[in-house]
Amino acid sequence: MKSVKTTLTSMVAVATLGLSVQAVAGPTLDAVVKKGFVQCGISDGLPGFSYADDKGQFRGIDVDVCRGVAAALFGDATKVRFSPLTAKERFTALQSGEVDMLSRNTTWTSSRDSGMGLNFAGVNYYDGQGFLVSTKLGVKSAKELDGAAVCIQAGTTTELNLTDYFRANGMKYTPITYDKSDETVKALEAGRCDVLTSDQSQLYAQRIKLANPNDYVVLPEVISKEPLGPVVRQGDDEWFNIVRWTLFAMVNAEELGVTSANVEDMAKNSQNPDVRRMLGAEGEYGKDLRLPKDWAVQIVKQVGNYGEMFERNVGKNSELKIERGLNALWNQGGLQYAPPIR
Ligand SMILES: N[C@@H](CCC(=O)N[C@@H](CS)C(=O)NCC(=O)O)C(=O)O
Repeated sequence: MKSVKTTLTSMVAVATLGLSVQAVAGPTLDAVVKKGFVQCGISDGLPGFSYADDKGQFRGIDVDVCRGVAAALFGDATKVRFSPLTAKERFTALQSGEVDMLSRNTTWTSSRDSGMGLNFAGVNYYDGQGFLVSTKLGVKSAKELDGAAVCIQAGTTTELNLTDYFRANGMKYTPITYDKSDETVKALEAGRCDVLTSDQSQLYAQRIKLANPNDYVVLPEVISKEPLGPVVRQGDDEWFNIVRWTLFAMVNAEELGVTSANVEDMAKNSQNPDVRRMLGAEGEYGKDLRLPKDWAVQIVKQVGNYGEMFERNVGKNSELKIERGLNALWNQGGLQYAPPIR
């Protein structure tokens, strides 16, 4: 337990520095509240992550993170507007303030997290880079790709990983670079390249866009770590916390068995202290984040817990049928882990 003296000393320090919880307030939250919606940068067409369905509604796990932030803030997951961005455009759009957050299958790397003035708020999908080839090529492993023409998207981590992998394995390749993912898919189909490389989840997403998906296979090698997550501008901790804890609330909800179907009942009747704290029945955890008391209830009710979001968009209830793998919860053999709400 903290002694009275230590507590007093830190209170004096806070008072001397003129600090209070409000003093860390940043401009983004105020601006978002004023305009009444979150402007979110997403990909311009990646099934499972962000894409417009046949009714023109954006869907996917990246889209859902933005909707979760809107639900936490406004109690309304529809209070978000989407800006589809290419890989090349995405960071400038965030840095310039054109979007409030970026949720666009973006890999967390040291250079992006520091030198580019950005902050990654968490990981909504653990990925890794892979290769998609035509079965006609008769290749079973990426080690057999010496001399290949490789389709790739500009402005991605994919480019450097590819160079590293071929160099490390003493192989040569010809890069064929496009700005948009659809262009790389069309180029593969037209035979302009032998292989398409990108994050493995995206290969599955791109594969279903092909006229004959069964004529193409994803090779077994995963050549990099691609932790994908939402990004905000550096220097606004308050907004950073809101985005980060939206994601954490979804992961914690899954771990605690709170789902979109039972969240309202749990908010009223659960006796589990962790659930009560998360759902606002005990404590002021929403207020600390400058969010309403029922922030986590709204996220789970309107968007779902992490597992629901995963299965609906990329997992067993989607066309992609991706296994949980690394994206299972930490206590189920995966890496998804959220610090507690307390
Ligand atoms: N995760 C990597 C790759 C991200 C990336 O942009 N991948 C492309 C290749 S699939 C993409 O998302 N394209 C979708 C689009 O342009 O809409 C990164 O952050 O650089």
